[in-house]
Amino acid sequence: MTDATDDHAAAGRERLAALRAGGKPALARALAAIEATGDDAETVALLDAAFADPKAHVVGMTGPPGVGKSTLAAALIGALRKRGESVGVIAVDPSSKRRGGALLGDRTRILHDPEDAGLYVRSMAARNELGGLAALTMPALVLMRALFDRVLVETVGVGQSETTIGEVADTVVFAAQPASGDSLQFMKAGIVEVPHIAVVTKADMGGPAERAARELEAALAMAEPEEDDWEIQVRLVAAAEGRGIDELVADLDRHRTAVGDGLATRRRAQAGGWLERRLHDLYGRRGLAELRAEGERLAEPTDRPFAAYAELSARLEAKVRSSQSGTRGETTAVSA
Ligand SMILES: Nc1nc2c(ncn2[C@@H]2O[C@H](COP(=O)(O)OP(=O)(O)OP(=O)(O)O)[C@@H](O)[C@H]2O)c(=O)[nH]1
Ligand SMILES: [Mg+2]
Repeated sequence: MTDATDDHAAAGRERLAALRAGGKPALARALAAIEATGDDAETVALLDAAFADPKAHVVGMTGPPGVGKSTLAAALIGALRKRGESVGVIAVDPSSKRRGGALLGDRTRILHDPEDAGLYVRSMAARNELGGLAALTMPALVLMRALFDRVLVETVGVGQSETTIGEVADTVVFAAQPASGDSLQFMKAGIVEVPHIAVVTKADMGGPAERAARELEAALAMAEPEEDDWEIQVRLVAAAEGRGIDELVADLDRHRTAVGDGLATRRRAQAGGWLERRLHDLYGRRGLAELRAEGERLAEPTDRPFAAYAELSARLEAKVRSSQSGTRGETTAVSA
């Protein structure tokens, strides 16, 4: 390691310690800094330090609109808080127009004391002009992962996003609801990635819920599991009345244990994927090609994704600027 790398790491650890001591206001400021620029030196150092010192198990929840994800998240939050776990929540809103994650915010406000220092809910737009789901979700999640015992990410599995929840979460929960063929269509079409845990919501509806569970089991049996030693289970939950929640929490814990040491590998790979996507969103295929031509290996597992992003994007920015001033120079020469 060079001195500069040491300094970067030391500064980051210091900022992370301050963030951990600073509670929700400090976290809100750090998240605002990510959304504002995200690549100033202080934020980059903080993010790499957070990446190197994870704490939380990250649970991604996905499923069609209205399936009951927020209700389920609220019930999970209740169960986890009762166990004494601190919980961070990121609600990713599919449209930047709608008030992001307001529903989940409302539900958690109803169910939980706003003074609760062990719960933090943040909503984000899935898409802005600078990229898709993972562009800002990834750094926000990395930060919250270093602070809480559990991080929940709620996204709508509408199938059109180039980035899926599996690219940011440790454990993916897919939710389907009774009497809706659409969720099965998502699965069959291979649009929704293979989840680690599948739930049928609104089990209080009885027969239709049980039928949906059997259909989902059949659909999943045809899918190719990601980890050989993990058997996907379909669980019935009635989140509104708290049924099946403790069992789901046990499933989450079992999956985390099953992944074990593989978690670190999975996260480094996710970070490499994020780095490439982010640069692609901002500089396109030509930008990526230029970096590759210079010998950069993108989309590979990495330990310092945010410093790498800052360095590579600065290099591409400089190229864009020099090509612009080059063009101006020619024009001047011609008109002279
Ligand atoms: N009967 C029944 N209804 C439920 C249950 N859970 C959620 N609902 C209802 O389903 C509707 C949608 O619930 P949400 O939790 O907002 O669903 P969502 O998947 O988060 O919705 P989006 O974020 O808009 O995609 C609401 O009207 C809920 O009251 C349940 O366990 N039983
Ligand atoms: Mg919701």
